[in-house]
Amino acid sequence: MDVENHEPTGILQQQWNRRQVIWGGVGVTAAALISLFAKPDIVSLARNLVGSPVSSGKINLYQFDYYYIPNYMTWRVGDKLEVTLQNQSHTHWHEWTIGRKLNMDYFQGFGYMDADAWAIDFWDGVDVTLSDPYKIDNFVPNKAHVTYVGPKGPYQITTGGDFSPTLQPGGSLKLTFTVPNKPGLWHFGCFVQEFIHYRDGMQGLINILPA
Ligand SMILES: [Cu+2]
Repeated sequence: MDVENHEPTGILQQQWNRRQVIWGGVGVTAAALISLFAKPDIVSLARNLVGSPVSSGKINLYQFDYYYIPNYMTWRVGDKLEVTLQNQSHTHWHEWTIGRKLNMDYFQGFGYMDADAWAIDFWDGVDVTLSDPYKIDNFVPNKAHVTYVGPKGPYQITTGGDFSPTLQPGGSLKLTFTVPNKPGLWHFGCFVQEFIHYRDGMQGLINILPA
């Protein structure tokens, strides 16, 4: 497990302890699984979930204020996935970034916080197809190889920061890709509103198994 590479872990552990695991693979009611995990730190959390089922095919990833369902997924290198990102909030814009190592260099607002953006962007060099855009606020492709199905108009493509689709309230977007050869533990999160969403718990884990 690659969690030792993640730094710092203090705030992350706190939030996982508070929020526990919400597992969307078998529906929203899977929040009942919370009771399985009394007080895991992030390392034991990952170990506990190594045996969780591998997501394949279509995955729905829901954004709420301020959490994701599911907030844990297991993928396998080489599998083709179709992730439909859906912002369930009626009021808030939310994004989806995946990476490793929070970069603390630039954050200044709202006092010190050990989160800014990922030092390593999961989507770097990954082929991904975007389709069915609905109420997209902006999209940062960063270093992904992006294919757009249909008009590019809805995306408001911008630069700067990690690969990140940001959805308006009620928005949705489909991302189709083959899981790249980047096994190990990855973090995902929403850094909208000066990273307050992330700090409030809008984060999750993806465990990528080797092929
Ligand atoms: Cu958000």
